[in-house]
Amino acid sequence: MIQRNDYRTIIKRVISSVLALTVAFSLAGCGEEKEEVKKEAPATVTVGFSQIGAESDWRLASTASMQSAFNESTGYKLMMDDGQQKQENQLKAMRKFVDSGVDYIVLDPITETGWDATLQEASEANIPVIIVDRRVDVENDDVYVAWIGSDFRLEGDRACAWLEAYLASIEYEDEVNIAHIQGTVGSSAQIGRTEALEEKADACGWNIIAQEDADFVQAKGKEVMERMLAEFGDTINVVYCENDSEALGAIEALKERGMRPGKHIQNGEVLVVSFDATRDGLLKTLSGEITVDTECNPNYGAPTIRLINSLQNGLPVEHDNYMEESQFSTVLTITEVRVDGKPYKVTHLNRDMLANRNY
Ligand code: GZL
Repeated sequence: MIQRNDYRTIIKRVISSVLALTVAFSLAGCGEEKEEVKKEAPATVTVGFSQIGAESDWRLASTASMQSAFNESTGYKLMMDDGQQKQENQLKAMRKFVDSGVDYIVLDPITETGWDATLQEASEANIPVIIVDRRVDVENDDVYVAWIGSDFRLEGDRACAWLEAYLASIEYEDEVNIAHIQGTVGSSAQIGRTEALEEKADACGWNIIAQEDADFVQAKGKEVMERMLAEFGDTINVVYCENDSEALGAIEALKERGMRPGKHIQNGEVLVVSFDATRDGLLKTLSGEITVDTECNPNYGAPTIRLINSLQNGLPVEHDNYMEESQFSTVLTITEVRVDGKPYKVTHLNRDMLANRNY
């Protein structure tokens, strides 16, 4: 038999349950309302970029290319670190990016070795790494998702094939004595461009009478050229510089010594071979002080953002991605060069071509 007090207790419990349910549903509703109101803009994707430094016009152009690709308007936040030409700074920057949990890391590695452990850390933190420009030499290529850059050995082969074709076209039979001003030793650009010269020199009987690293820097290019001229003087009749900044420095040193950079080697002028095809390099090519300038394309910002956008959308990407590159000279008799039987066009430079050049 249920007593009166029991009825009262039951009614009170029913009312409190109904009240509790009402409050619960209304809170849930508010929560949903809050959810609907709280729709956020797509999150900005953060990219940590470890750049080598600012050693050359080429490097400044590659930095500008990344900055114009990755910015708020494209939905990205670029955190760039200037390695000041030191691998230890780049390694520190990589670890900082991993610790701060960026979404992607882009690395332009100053030299090819010494990256395994840091790339492994990024891989274990599930942060995809894209290598740009130069390459890394690692045990396991899976520690980075893709590479975008240049075929440096081909650049060197195109430059040396041009020199061989030019000397043949003027029926030059005398000694070829080469001053070889290298880029940062151990960098992919230096490795490829040096291997090409050493192989062609051996095949053609050219003499590399001097060889020294000038770190892709103009001032060092001048210092190294001065040292080589002090030792070998005007027996040097070809200067092979591994970038335009070094070539500009070498040309200063040649002219201060009263020697003439130009294309008439048979009249005692000095052939200057260079790489990058920057604006200043092409101006020197137009003036004839650089005989041939083989392009190294610094504009890897656009292909890098395309690749990261693909990754964002879960699309597959190529592991190795090569930049398109040209070769420039004002010598009209050579319209193409062949490397391993494959033809490569030589662009005859004119001033108009410089008008729209962004670097
Ligand atoms: C090549 C690049 C080189 C350039 C130099 O891709 O790494 O470094 O040729 C630059 O100008 O300093």
